[in-house]
Amino acid sequence: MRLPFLVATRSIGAVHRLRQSPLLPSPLSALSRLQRFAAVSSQCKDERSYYITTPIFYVNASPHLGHLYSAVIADCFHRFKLLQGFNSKFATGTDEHGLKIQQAAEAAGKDPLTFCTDVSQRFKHLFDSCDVSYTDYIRTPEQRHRRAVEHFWSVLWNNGLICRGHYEGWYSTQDESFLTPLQVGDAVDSSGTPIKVSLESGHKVEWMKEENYVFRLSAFRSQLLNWLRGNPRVIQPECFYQVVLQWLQQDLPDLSVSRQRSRLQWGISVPNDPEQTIYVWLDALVNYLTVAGYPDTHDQWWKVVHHIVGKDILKFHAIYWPAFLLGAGLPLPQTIYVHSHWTAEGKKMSKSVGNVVDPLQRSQMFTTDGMRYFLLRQGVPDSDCDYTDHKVTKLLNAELCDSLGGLLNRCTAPGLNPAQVYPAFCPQSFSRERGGRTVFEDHHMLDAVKNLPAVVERHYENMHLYKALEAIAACVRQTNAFVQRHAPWKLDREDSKDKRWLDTIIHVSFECLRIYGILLQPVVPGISNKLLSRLGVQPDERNWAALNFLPRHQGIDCPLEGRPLGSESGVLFSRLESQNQKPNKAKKGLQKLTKA
Ligand code: ME8
Repeated sequence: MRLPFLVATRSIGAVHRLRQSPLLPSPLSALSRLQRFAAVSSQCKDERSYYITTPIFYVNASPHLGHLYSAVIADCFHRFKLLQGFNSKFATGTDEHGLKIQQAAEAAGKDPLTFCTDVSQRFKHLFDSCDVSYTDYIRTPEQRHRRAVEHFWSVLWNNGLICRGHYEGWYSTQDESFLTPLQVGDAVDSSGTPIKVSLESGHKVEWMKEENYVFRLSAFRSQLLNWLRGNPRVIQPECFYQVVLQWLQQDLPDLSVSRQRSRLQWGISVPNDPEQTIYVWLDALVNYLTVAGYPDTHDQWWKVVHHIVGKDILKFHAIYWPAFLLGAGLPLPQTIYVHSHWTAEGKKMSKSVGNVVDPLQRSQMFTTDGMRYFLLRQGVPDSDCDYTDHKVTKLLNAELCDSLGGLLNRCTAPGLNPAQVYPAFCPQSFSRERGGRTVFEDHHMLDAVKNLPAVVERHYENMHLYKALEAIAACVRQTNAFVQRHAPWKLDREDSKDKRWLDTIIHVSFECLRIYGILLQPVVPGISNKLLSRLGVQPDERNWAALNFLPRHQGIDCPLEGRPLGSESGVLFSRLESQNQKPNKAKKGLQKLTKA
């Protein structure tokens, strides 16, 4: 069996002669100098700036549910940081170079740029429709990106970390990835022909033999290990951190970072060598720097960058990317948040199986906020989650329609709140002392809601978005139970004591709803806006600093007391019809999902 053969040889080209200048440091002395620089710069982090990224998505096919999931996670982080008063930057976009895209454009009979522009627009349209509030949408063919990639390459070259070599081994075009023999297995294709596949992705691999440029990845193994050991929370959740540590226990081969131009024309040429095209992953990863303003003005943002990635691209982000950055003397990412995958009807989503969930169609069916809520409430980063329309309907009806919507509806109903105001709180009524009407469970609920912002903040920070939503949903249930327990509709509005207690019940419920509305903004911005507007909460009263729950209970004035409610009294979230009862729009979607 032939073994992959990757050899870094000294180039005899003009560029290499330039690098041989005695004035330039040797690769290893450059490394230790750069390592020191990286360590120093990561200490001076700007606490009030925040920069979050999604992967940039391949444009070989239309977006699917998984792409929307990554974007919505990042959007949630971005909105959360804005509410906390951070200056936040949020980048997403499309990865448009490389063999896979070149082949897809050829198959579509289009020139690559026209092909890419069309699909990139579809991603953008999806994100715009789903309230993904990116501040920068990057496309790799842009001039600013080309400039950043060329500069980045030149820095690595000048630091002696790239040299000419050749690669002989496996390559997966679908993953745009080089593989060792241990990462490759046997399979058969749809026509029964034996093929080799990547054990990790299942995608077909081909043997390739090429002259190209090689990055000295092997030189970074111990630095990467030190970085990870010194920053145990840099890759989250922890299970993925452990995976990367394990990878680094094994040999770290050098990495080919270019392809022959004759094979790959759709990409950025290696500076000073028009016969070679820069490897698409090196090109793509630099997008994060491009958006930060590299190579001119990236400092502010680069010190505070956090990446969201799917588990499929962990190696590229947790090994290649930090090694490139160390090589270029740049600080390493603050956090790499990794999430697992969505399957559909128990299977990996794929065009050939016909089970790809169209996120745009689903967000029209279940509403944008509904889809966002479902993905973040149900998506667990450490393990794969299965998507079905039925699960979406069930969850949204229970939590957004019945529980949250029902609570708002009850407390704002003219029967209970004829004046349509944020009613007054009566401390004497809300007490377990004489004359008071509360029971133990009421105070238990108060404590839970009072602590909720801190709980949610911790979960948001740790990417446990589902836990944050679970905690909010649990509190909403407690507030509903509070209203149910005291049945304000049975109280006599003509009796002054009863009236004070009735208003107090509504005031407390409104305060709970106000807290839920503020906390839910990063996840369901539309619903939160509706909820807070209905309660009469002004836009400048919706940030993290406004999360002071029930101030009247602590003897502090409540600015909302006595304020008229917002006039928009529509339903917060309309009930979705069950898929099993009636053949409706949702049912059609389900049939499409299961089509072979
Ligand atoms: O890998 N479930 O692009 P890509 C959840 N261009 N998330 C999923 C998913 C699923 N089933 N499928 C995809 C690339 N994703 C490169 C990235 S970055 C410098 C270059 C999400 O279009 C997830 O975030 O294949 C995954 O990592 C990403 O889409 C891969 O998108």
